[in-house]
Amino acid sequence: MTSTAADILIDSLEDWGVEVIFGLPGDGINGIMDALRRRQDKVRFIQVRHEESAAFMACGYAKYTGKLGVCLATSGPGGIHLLNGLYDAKLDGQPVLAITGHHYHDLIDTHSQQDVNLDRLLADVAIYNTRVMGPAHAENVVNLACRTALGYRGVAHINFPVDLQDQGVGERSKRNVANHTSDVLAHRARLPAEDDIVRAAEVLNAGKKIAILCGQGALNATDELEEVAERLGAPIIKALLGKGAVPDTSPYTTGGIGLLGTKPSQEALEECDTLLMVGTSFPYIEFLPKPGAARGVQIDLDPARIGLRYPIEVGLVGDSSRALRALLTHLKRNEDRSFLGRAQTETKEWWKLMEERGSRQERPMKPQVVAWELGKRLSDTAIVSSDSGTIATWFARQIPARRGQMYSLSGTLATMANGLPYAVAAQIAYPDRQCIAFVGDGGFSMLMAEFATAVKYQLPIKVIIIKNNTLGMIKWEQMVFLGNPEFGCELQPIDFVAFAKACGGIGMAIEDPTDCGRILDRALATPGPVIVEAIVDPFTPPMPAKITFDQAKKFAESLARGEPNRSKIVWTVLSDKVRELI
Ligand SMILES: Cc1ncc(C[n+]2csc(CCOP(=O)(O)OP(=O)(O)O)c2C)c(N)n1
Ligand SMILES: [Mg+2]
Repeated sequence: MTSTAADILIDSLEDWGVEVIFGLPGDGINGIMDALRRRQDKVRFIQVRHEESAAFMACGYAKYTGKLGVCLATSGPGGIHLLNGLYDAKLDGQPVLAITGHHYHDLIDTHSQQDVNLDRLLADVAIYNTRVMGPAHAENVVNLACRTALGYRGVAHINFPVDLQDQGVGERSKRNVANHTSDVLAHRARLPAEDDIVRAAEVLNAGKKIAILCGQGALNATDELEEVAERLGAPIIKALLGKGAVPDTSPYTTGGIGLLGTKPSQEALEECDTLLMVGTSFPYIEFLPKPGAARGVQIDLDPARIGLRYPIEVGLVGDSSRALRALLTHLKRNEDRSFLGRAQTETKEWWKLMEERGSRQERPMKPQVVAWELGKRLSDTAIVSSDSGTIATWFARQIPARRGQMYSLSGTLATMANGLPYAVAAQIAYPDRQCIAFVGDGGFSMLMAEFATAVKYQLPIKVIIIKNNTLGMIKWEQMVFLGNPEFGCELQPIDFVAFAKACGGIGMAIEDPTDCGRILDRALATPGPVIVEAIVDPFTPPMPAKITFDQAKKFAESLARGEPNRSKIVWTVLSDKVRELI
């Protein structure tokens, strides 16, 4: 049988190292599905229940493997469903290829069925975006799509009319000569200029109180970050997507920053005289030093992001680990260890507070208890995915990252519902690692049918649902800003244990905090996909970082004791903070 254009597409993807495609069939991609059917031993097709999940899975796969994530959807509605997941990839800078179908090429724009111009629809999200114009066009296009997505860390989109998918590659235009394109991806050295390194080292060597802020771009630079921190006596502060960049057991990190962050992180940024930013575009500039208060050095792969958030003196364009290695050859040891020492003392205090909040035994159970107990039980190579909501606060604060683990959520788009698809993708990529979705009941229920996907493919993911029967984050926002009773936030409770069983998986519930550890142990030890619904106190607000330990404790205690006027007082204190969490 001669190759069809769809065969060429899938063969080319295989050449690019693509091992899995997430998607859902439809008659706009019949030719591609058929090519996949005939290549099941080479490229795995994972069928989802909603194309949005396929795009999230492609994004999560890219985040956790560093490889190209690929999703596939049919014409019209299928492609439309991809959109949110593709924006997640765009905003967090992940290489994702979306392949969509179209109806017959010679009926496009004639009011036919599913006549949606997906290449136009995805024009804003994609950095490479094209419609296949004929069977001989496919190979050229797929090579460029993969190379662009990987090279520029973004979304590429190929829209493929269904009749062209089945055609053999016979006729070519006279300039489209076979074998003129290739699947080679060349790598840059990703090294900053030497004189910039020398100038950056001068700035850092002159500092007394140096702070390092790292993000997603530093996830591969753990050793280098710690070495630089040791040399400079500098605490490492982590933006949310950089949670796994340095383990929380490291003596150098003060943990997260921002509204979901820690007090020692915030103080280090308030007091530093020099700031080294590594692989981060952390958007909440109010947590950065005031302009002029600290001298700035920034490392980023993307030259356009240098100086984006803070007025820096020297920018180093390159890979974080390589740039830090190069810097290290010029950095002197800072003999004044007091700045780091203070950060270390305060970080110990912070973790004591987290433990205290995570160990409360009263009912209703606090969400922090679930996060804390889970954190203690995660394997050394666990991959934990989360969602937007108050859930992200517990994920950020109460689960200490250990070396070898991976953590992610939708950072820049801050969407709900990605947590479960990310966990599915993680488990597909790493069948032997513990893959957890730590999600809210609102986010989970948006795409919860993917739990059936986990059952179908026998993926032993563990889904921990923080069940507060509310869109918690928004509830707090409404009360804080409008002073109004919450509206439209209450969630009709779902019995997630019964749902798990209905999908063919296993469900467990935790209501009593004294049972929490035991049930989590059981869930983690159970083979196959498991849902744990943790029924928690819906009145636990996300605590802002920028209040003192004492205030935080009193605030939490007053809520726990059910102060009659607690709302008004507390809402006022929180008002600045909660909005920015949304
Ligand atoms: C797709 C999407 N819709 C709406 C929002 C706005 N939003 C942010 S957090 C949130 C509530 C999340 O609820 P849940 O998943 O139950 O977590 P909780 O806040 O209760 O912990 C909403 C509606 C969003 N970020 N993404
Ligand atoms: Mg909720």
